[in-house]
Amino acid sequence: MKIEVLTLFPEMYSAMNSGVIGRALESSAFVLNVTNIRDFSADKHKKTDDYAFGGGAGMVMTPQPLHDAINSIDPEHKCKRIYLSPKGKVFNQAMAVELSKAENLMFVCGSYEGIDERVIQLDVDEEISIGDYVLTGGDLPTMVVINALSRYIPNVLGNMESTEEESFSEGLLEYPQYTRPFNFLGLEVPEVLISGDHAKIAKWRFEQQVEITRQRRPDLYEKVKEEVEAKLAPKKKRRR
Ligand code: 4FM
Repeated sequence: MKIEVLTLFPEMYSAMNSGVIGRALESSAFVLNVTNIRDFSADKHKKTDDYAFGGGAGMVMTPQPLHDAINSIDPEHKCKRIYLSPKGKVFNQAMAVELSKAENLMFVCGSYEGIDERVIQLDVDEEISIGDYVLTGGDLPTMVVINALSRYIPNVLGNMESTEEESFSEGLLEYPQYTRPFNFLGLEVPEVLISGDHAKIAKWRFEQQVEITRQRRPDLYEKVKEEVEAKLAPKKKRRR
């Protein structure tokens, strides 16, 4: 996958050179190309913002640098062009999976009070929000979305099983994890996990997922309630 990012703060993306994403970028499982929108300003002072028509506090990003950057980087419109803002469709795991299937993506990052609406109208395919809070720009949301979708690109996580069986893929929150030591500051690992009985472990983990989801995220639980309760119904011991 090739990802284009248009931003006024390209240095922020150096944060993505370490960790899982960094390793994926090295192995060229995907390519990240970051462009400074300012490089496309036709203004003699390289200005990228101006006062809002109608007045009000704060500056608005002017359309020229954004429109020219978008269309010179993606002249044939091969990219799905995404604008991150609180007005977008709220991002979720299903959207991460869908985006991970694209060959070319472009993230357009706004700063200041907003971008000129005509850029969204002319040049953007999809508007996405990462949640109901207001940040100072689209860069952190862009990194959040890239991070989430990268886990579905083969070779990024290394192990696609762990993405499949995980929270949200099944509509439930994850079960608690434990590693050594068995006793940490007097807190012991649940005995079932060292029983060696894999069916019993799977059952315990599923019950934990259900209970945690029911308590913490009743909204999620309602969606999977039917399915979960059918699966939890006491099973008759198989006759042999
Ligand atoms: C976006 C500020 C564009 C200025 C923002 C501009 C956000 C969110 C967000 C702030 N984006 N989900 N929440 N953006 O707060 O996606 Cl020009």
